[in-house]
Amino acid sequence: MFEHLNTLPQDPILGLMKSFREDSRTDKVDLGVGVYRDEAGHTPIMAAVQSAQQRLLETEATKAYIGPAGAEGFNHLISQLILGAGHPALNDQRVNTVQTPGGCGALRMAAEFLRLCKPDATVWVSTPTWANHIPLLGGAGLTIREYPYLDTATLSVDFDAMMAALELADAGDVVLLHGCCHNPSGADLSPDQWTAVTDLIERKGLLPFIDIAYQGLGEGLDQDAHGVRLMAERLPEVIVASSCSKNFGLYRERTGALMLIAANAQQGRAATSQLLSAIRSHYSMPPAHGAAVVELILDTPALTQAWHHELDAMCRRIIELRSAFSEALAPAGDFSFIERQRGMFSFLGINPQQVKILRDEFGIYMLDSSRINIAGLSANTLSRVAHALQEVLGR
Ligand code: PLP
Ligand code: TYF
Repeated sequence: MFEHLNTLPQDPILGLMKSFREDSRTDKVDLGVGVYRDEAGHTPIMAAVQSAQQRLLETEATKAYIGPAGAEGFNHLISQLILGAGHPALNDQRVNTVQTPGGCGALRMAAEFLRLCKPDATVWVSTPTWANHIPLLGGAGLTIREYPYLDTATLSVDFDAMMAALELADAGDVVLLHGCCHNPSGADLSPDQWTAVTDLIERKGLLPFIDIAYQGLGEGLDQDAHGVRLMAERLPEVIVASSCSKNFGLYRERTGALMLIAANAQQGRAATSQLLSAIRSHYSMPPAHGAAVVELILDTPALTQAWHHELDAMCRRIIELRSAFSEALAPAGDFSFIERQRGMFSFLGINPQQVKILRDEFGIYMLDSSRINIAGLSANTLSRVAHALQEVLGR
């Protein structure tokens, strides 16, 4: 059976992690995979997560199954975190949320659900988008089309081109949007642009599908959810895939949520029953631990406060690194876009040969697209990276 199989290349992002690990240079810098790092280059377990885990260890009474929707308490609290307590969609019982294995699980189950709703559904994704969006959505059988998003000359949102492309979408088409901290570009929609996209989606009868994997790491928990909250208030149906990997640092615990916002409570119940049936035929039920940690944090005021405090410090560190790095790069050119962008990622806008030189000669690792993880920089490495880039650009 297996003799006809070819060996496939590995995920380029995870492959880069492996090459970095195998590099013996002590001054190497990892700007590849999107995990938050502190000033020492570590990805620590957040203090609130440590405390919650400790408490769970002492109080957890069973490991019995939790069911396909996961933990009810988590689903309720994560909906409030994303939409804000008292959001009209919550008050009107239009929101149904299920716990998923990470943001990836949410994206894939949303795709399976969309295929049940409309077997020939088309999903419009931004160019560029996170590389995993294509296999996660396309693998479920959805047709993928692209809308231009980034002006590659200025590395800012090409909003006119985006809107012109979405004018070509048909009623019932799905539009995938990044809720905040666009991966890979860091270029986000402004509040006015969110309003304009909401108007277009409403007028054309499209379905917004928002991937929010970095809430709290762009500008703050509330600011980063602006687009989701606006669309959930103004539009009859919205799908939201969210992740606790980054903002709770729970990466390997695979903790995320999929929110279906329906026109009314009755349609929401029917939609959720379909989603739960799809979940049952894929993985039956999600892993419990990460969501139990998040639920305990969001349900315990002292832990919520500690978590807010630490998340805020992570967010500020990224913003400060953005300013310092664009300043350090000033002699090499205009990199002010890095300061204007948000979240973990920005493109440097250099070509793959230049990326390779930085890796081979300087031990500085980034994706071939020149996407860097800003959080991988530190006060120590920042000027070394800036000088290396200046040298490579000057060749
Ligand atoms: N969506 C985007 C844009 C991401 O960058 C990520 C990755 O971390 C995810 C979703 C999914 O994250 P996870 O499955 O690790 O929760
Ligand atoms: O884009 C990134 O670096 C993160 C992490 O298969 C990631 O989103 C990368 C690859 C992958 C899953 C997560």
